[in-house]
Amino acid sequence: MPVARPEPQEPRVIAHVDMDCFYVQVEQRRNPALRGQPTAVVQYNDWKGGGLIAVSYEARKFGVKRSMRGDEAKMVCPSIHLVQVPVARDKADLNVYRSAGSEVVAILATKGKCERASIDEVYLDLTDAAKEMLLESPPELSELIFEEATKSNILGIPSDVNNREDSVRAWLYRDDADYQDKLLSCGAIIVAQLRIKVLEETQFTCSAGIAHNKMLAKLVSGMHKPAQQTVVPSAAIQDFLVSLPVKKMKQLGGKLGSSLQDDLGVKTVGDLLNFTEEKLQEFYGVNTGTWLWKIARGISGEEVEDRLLPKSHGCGKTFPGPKALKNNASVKTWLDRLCEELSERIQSDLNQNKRIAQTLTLHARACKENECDSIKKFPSKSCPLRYGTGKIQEDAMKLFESGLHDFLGSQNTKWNITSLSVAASKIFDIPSGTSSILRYIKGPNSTVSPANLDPPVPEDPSLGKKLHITPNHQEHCEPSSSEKEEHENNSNLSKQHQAKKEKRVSKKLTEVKGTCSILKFLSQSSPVNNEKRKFDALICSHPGPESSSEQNKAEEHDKSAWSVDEDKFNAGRSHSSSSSTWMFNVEEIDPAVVKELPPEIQREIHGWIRPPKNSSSKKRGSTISSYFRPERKSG
Ligand code: TTP
Ligand code: CA
Ligand code: CA
Repeated sequence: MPVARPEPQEPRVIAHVDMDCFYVQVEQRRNPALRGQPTAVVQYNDWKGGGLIAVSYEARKFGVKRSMRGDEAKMVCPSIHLVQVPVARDKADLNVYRSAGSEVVAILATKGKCERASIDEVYLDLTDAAKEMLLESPPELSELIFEEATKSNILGIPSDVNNREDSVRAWLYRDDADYQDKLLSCGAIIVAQLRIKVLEETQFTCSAGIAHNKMLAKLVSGMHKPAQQTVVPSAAIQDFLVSLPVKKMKQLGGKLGSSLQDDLGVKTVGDLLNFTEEKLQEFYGVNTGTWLWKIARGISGEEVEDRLLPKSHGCGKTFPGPKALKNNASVKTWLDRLCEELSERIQSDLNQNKRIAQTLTLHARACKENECDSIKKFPSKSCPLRYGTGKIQEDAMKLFESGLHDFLGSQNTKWNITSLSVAASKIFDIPSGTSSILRYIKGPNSTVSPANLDPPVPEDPSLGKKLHITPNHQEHCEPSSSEKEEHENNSNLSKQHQAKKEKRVSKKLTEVKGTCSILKFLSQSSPVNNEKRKFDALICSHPGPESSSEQNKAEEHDKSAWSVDEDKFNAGRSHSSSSSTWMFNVEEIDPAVVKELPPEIQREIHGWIRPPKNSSSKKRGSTISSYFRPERKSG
């Protein structure tokens, strides 16, 4: 459930930047003959010409939509150019798009805190840059930048087409503006400048929203597309929100939004204003009630995170219509491929960015024979992630079996899998200077965990279940893959931000402190590990994909190469819901694991995980302190 964050005292300037028809632009840069042409990128799938995953604005004019398949698009727009996504391991290979996204991020990150939100979008906190600009009067910027800023759409100012630019210019540069609006004007100029730079350096256009918080910036960034920006002055917030369907708000696309509609009759954000904070708290609890009350007024304290790399890695594949998987062997074949890719990506993230992923999650979409309309979802399953392709493959298959077991319940029925994806999340930075941990994880000469460090994984009881096979059809779809950073530019991005990150190490350490995750991680690679864990005890379940708006969006379209928002979705979900059973259960760790590690690693671990001052605190993970105290004394 969403929670209200404290609002900052000072006004902020936040931008949300989203690339226009991104995959199409990447393909148009690769093949300039496609520029200005109706073009769509289709996923790797020959069924009915493949599903469209990105559509150029020229093709949109003909009525071509992302929900179409190639054959249908050709009918609507015979001149359309269909470009197939690159393929690797029999599935879409999104590297070229990810690395193009990273090029853009590197430019956008030059003006302030930058959070990479998906393959083609970022949030920027431009407050400091805007304040600086306010101090220069007038700012020294080219005419081109002023011109671009003058093309902004400003919510709430009359949009008479004849003198639109005059009124925008008057709004942006008026002397009697209050401080907040002045900051926003500077924000609009900075974003115009960044967008021009992105175009000059990458040939890509993008659109942006500029507001005082992330929520509003995101809501308007797509309002005027392509290649435009939209500003939300404080005075325009109420009018803008009043008629906005609640489902459009981030975090209201799913169950909470449906409950607002069904239980309170709230259809638009304006309808929410009829409820007092107390009333909303009565229905949804103190935190969510307050959050709802605030968002109805355009108030959101959520901060822009300083993160240029993705929050999780995921890859997946849909199996629409006749391609549905109907038995364990075919699921295994595909899971092995997906896990191989995932493993490469997390290994490369480890090598280049010194980041470790802790959680492996499996999502699937399934239906039982003759029950394809059933709303029962295949539960997503997570477990601690073990590095090494073989281990990931093995664990993913067990997660699948466990999920299938829950999905089928006591029914002995045939099933269809229409989408599969695996994700690695809960990624954290290894503090600089901890090279011995890396060496240990990777082994002196190898790039992956040495196989002999692989502990046995106990059998999952659900393995014994007999599964029946039947031909069946279902045209269901689910987003599947997410971000990957394994290219040069990502590593450069990472280096650029290394200094900044180092400053934040102490903060990160606090996050590591109180969890046993790194120990768990090491325990899974340790040759001396008295392996006590039961794999199934480590599995966490989550309900099947919820219908958030982003999720819905993806589900409407049959997208195996979907890569954007599920990243967030996965990460968000596993962060919030999967931390329950294993993540903080310190008692389960065998102390021998740590004692047997090389001394320098023991020292590092003790450095990372300092005991809290108040060891009697009953907070999660507080037992780490008691666990470590004797070690610290003797070490
Ligand atoms: P979007 O930003 O949703 O869309 P877009 O950039 O193509 O178009 P717009 O100008 O409206 O923003 O997604 C970014 C890329 O992510 C998109 O180009 C292709 C990919 N994608 C999928 O593969 N499947 C999907 O279902 C979605 C939504 C996106
Ligand atoms: Ca986009
Ligand atoms: Ca996007």
